[in-house]
Amino acid sequence: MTLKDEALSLQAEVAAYAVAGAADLEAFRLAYISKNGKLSLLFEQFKNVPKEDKKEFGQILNAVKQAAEDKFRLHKEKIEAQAEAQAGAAIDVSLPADLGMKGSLHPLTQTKDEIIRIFQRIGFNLSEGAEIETDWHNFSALNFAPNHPARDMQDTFFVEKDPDMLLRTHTSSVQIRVMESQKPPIRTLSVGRVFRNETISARAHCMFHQIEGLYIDKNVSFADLKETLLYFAKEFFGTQTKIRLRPSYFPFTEPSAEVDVSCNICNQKGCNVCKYTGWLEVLGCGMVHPNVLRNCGIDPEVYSGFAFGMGIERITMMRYTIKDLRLYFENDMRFLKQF
Ligand code: 2NM
Repeated sequence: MTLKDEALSLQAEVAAYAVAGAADLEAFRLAYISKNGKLSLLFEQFKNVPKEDKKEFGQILNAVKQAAEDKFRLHKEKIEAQAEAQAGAAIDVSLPADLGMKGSLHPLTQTKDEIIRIFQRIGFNLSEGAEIETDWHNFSALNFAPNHPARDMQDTFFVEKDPDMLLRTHTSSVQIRVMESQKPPIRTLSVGRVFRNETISARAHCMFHQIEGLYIDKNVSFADLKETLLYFAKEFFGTQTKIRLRPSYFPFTEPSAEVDVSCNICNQKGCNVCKYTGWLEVLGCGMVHPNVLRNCGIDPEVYSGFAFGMGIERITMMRYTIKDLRLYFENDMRFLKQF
């Protein structure tokens, strides 16, 4: 066999060599590529090749060398990738189980639950109602004038196919339904999501949560309202808390008031939370308007009552000094994990 024939047969051997794993690959490297491999031995024979065959012999050997090195690299990469995948899939079954992330109640839910508990202790029950309401239950029964600005498209979301239907703008609609269907005494809370057509910002959102209270019986007075709210303020904000009432206006109550609680952050010395007033506005309230009672079939000559309402977002913001309302609805874990 000529040296050229030997080179050609080596070329065929390299091409046919089967590599099934790391051991085969090492054997291949030793046999063909290493210093003492068959390729090196043939290269050493170069000087013994007849002059006229040197060029062709050299070309064949270089081609075999290239093929052997390519084949080696290809299989090496394949074997390494397999090893990596296996390492990733390896599971240590003796490790303690990952119990996963523990959930927690949303800050708004925590506030809502606490307010409910406080009023339940003095005999308030819970009433629920739909988020889509009629104009009657959301506005007319509550003594809103037909041309009241809250009825404007700019403020309220109406159902396109039925302009008598809308997304409730407060949970008072639930209380209208309670008064329509139950006889006094009534002591109830309505809690839930309400909707207003507002531009979304740090201080306003098109949806928020309200909690409203209603107490109807014989001889319910404004003094009862004040005492009930003082009880609430002390339970929720701390026993040292004071309240003050400022005259206000709502279509559905007369008289009406805004309620401030003393700022416990600075003990009324003045800070940037209470804007150096010593007071924080927390809710609105009043004596249920005789028209509202009449609209619900309750005789205002026999019964009287008070009502109040507060925004759950607002109270939660005060409690935790949350500066942007939008955080409540983004479900960002970095925010939620803090509560
Ligand atoms: C407020 C403020 C004052 C209120 C009135 C009624 C109803 F249905 F009895 F007329 N429910 N809630 C009311 C009164 C709500 O929220 C700021």
